[in-house]
Amino acid sequence: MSEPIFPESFLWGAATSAYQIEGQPLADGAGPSIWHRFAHNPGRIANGDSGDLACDHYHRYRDDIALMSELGLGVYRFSIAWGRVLPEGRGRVNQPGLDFYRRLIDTLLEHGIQPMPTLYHWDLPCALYDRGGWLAPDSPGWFADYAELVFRALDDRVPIWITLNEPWITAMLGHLDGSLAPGHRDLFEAPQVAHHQLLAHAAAVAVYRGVGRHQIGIALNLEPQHPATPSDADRAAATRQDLILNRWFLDAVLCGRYPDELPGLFGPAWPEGAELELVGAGIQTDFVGVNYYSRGLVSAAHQAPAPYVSRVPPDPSRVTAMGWEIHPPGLTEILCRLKDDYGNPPVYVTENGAAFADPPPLDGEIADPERIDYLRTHIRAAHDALRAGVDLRGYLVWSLLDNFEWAEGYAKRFGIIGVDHQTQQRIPKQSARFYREVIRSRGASLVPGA
Ligand code: IFM
Repeated sequence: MSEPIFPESFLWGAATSAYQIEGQPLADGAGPSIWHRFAHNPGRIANGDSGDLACDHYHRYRDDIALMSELGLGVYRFSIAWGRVLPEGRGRVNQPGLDFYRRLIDTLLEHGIQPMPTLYHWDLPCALYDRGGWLAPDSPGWFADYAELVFRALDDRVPIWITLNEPWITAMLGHLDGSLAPGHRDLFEAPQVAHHQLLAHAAAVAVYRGVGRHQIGIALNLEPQHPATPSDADRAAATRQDLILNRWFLDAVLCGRYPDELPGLFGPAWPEGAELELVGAGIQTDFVGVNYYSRGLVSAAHQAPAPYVSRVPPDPSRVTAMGWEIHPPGLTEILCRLKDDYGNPPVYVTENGAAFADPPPLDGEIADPERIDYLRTHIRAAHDALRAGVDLRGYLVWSLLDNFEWAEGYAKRFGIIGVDHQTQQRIPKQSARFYREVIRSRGASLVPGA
């Protein structure tokens, strides 16, 4: 067997989010979220699915943590449902909701697994949506108040916090493309929602500096944008997509400002005064969480109307069940870019994984060689970045369990542990066994010939 290739301090984990796995979204006094409302709006979700039961993790979390422990996970990323803690989004605290997360965290700690909670993974309380949601100028303050409450309750047992998951997605798919909650299609809303989320992150970090003692960061969906051909037009298109997909949030979070070219892309939809407000917010982060799945291949001929992002359809022989191109070097590239262009901040790969059409279980196990190949090549790509000097601290698979994949419902399976959503039975996949061995050997099992 080869020598370990990842440092002992490297954190290995898996990630999930509240609405995607917990189920019982209204249990014990919780307030409804925009995802609860959206999923119950006919026609929004494939097969009419919803998160009503999901993986029933709300009741089965102890068994799920036992599975994490068998895998050898060092860290578990989950999200806190804002409306479980504050049913109206602000004001009255729902103690049973807070107690659920305290029990979850304590059980993780009993198993030697570090909790990495995300404060917001898309499930905004309806009560706040009805007051304007992320469009409301008060929204950063609502978030900071919620964050403070949770920090005060749980920071004594939480070493790593994440403020927001993928604010780009909320802005662009929730408010411009309309495929995700709240399902709006309005060019003027998208940059406003993004801006308020960035101010919310800044406000929560500022609060954390006063009441918290550990690390706090943000999880961004990032992907390199490559020109489909070397032509000037395709290169310009790729640069534009990179600005919208990557630099928008990276420059904001790591440099405290918006790229100069960004307001021009949105034209009159750009919120007036946003640049100065962002500088004034003194935004900071202790680390960046990188959620990486694919790259974008961009051609001027395939451009959608500004500022929307569109891609050249990938080679169908190299895609996951989501239709996303499998491109492991893109992970190395985006991680190295953080080092080269942004001063090498601490980084975690907070999500990486793939949906495939898994076969039915055979002898109690699901054979998923495509997922194993995806994970193997991407973990190697993460290692390439580490070797190149990136300050990479950990890697987390998306996802621990087959779960509610938003508008796709349960049809798209990302788990390394299968879930039969009729019986709630957890079914091991071979990728879980593969990942356990990677963790146990600290990557030695990835070395060719090992
Ligand atoms: O399931 C999502 C997750 O909630 C956010 N990042 C991407 C995953 C796969 O689409």
